Amino acid sequence: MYLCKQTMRWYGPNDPVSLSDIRMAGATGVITALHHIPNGEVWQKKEILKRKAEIEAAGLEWTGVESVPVHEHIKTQEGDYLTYIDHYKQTLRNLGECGIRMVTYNFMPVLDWTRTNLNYVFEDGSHGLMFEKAAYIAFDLFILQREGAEADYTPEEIARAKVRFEAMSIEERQQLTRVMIMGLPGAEESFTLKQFKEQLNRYKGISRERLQKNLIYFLSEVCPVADEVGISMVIHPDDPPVSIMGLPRVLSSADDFQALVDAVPSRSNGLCLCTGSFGGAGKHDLVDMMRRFGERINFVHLRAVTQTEEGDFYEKWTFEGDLDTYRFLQAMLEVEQQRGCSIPLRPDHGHQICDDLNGKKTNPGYTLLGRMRELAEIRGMELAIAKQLEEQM
Ligand code: DNO
Repeated sequence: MYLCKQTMRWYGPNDPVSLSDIRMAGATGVITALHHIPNGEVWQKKEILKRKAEIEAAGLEWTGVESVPVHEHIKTQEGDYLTYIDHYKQTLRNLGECGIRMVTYNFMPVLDWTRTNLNYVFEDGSHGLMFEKAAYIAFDLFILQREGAEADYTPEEIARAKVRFEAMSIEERQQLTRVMIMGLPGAEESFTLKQFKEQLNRYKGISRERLQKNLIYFLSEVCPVADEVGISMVIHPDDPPVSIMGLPRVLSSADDFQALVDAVPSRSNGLCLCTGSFGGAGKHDLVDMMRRFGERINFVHLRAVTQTEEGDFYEKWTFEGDLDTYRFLQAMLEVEQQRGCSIPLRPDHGHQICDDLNGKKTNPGYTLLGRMRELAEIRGMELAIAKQLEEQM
C-alpha cells in the first residue's frame, strides 16, 4: 500500500521549530529551501549537500524544495530575465544531482500569499490566520491609495471598507500594512509602502494573458531540464485565487492548470495541490482535481478554510472547514495506488495552541504544536482509509 509521504515545512537553521521536533511530530521528511541564497542566484551543490546532510543526520529525508523562487524579471520578462532562467536551470541540475526530486514554485507577481490577520482568535481559544475582505480593501484604498483601485470594488464593498478603516487605530493600520506587504513566512521578499507601489507599477502593462505567456515560456525552458534530471516542478496556486491589488493571477483554477499542461506537456510540469489556497475564493472541486490531475500532482498542502458571503476566509482546522478532507484523502490514496508511488503531503498552516500561545517565537502558520495536531489527525485518517482500501482489495 502506498501511503502519503508525511512531511513538515522547515525554514532552515533559524526556524524556532527544530529538525528533532519535526521528527518527533511524526513526519518522515522535511520540505525546505536555502532561504539564505538571494532570489535569482544559483544554488551551489556544496550548499545543497550541506543542508541535505544536516537533515539526514536528524533521521529525516529532504523530500522537496519549497520554493526555488522565480525572479520577478522572469515574470515580467524584463532586463536580464534570460540570465535568471539560466540560473534556475542550473539550480535544478544541481538539485537533481544531489538527489532532490521535487521543486515547488509560484508565479504570483510581487506578493506570495496574502492575509489580513495572523492572530485571529478562534472559538477554542487557538490563534490562526484569516483574510478579511473589508480590511484588505481598506488597505488598498486608504493606506496604499493605489491609483484606480476604486474600479475593482463595488460601492457596497467600498462603503464597508471605509467604515472598517475609520474604526481602526493607528497601530491597527500599521499592523495591517505589515501583514499585507512585509512578507509572510516563505515569501522571499518584503516591501515598504513606497517600494511596494514601485513594484505594482512594474506590472501596469502586464495583462493576465501576458503573464500566462511568460509562465509558459519559463516552463518550456526549465521543464526539459527538470525532465532530464528527474525533478518534478510543482506550481503552487495563487493564494487567494483572485487578483490582489490589481495584479494579474494565472494559477487560480483547474482550467488554469489545464492550460499549462496543454502548452507544456513535459512530464515534470506538475501541480502542488494546495487545498487551502483554492479554498480561499470561488468554488473548486478539490476531490475532482485530485482525480483529474492525479498523474501530475506531486505535492499536497492539506488545509481547510471557510469562506463567508462577504469574501472573507478563515483558516480552520483541517477537519472543520469547507473541504471534505475524508473524500480528498481517499482520492489521494487511490491515485497513489494507481500510480504506484507515494505523494509528499504536508499539513499546511496550523493554529497557535497550548504552549505556542505562551510568548513562544513562532512563524505565523508554521507553529509546531498546531501542525503536529494536524499531522496526527491527517495520518490517523489516512491509515484508516488505507485499511479500508486494503480490505476491499
Ligand atoms: C504559504 C506557502 C507559500 C508557498 C509558495 C510556493 O504558506 O504555501 O508561501 O510556499 O507560494 O512557492
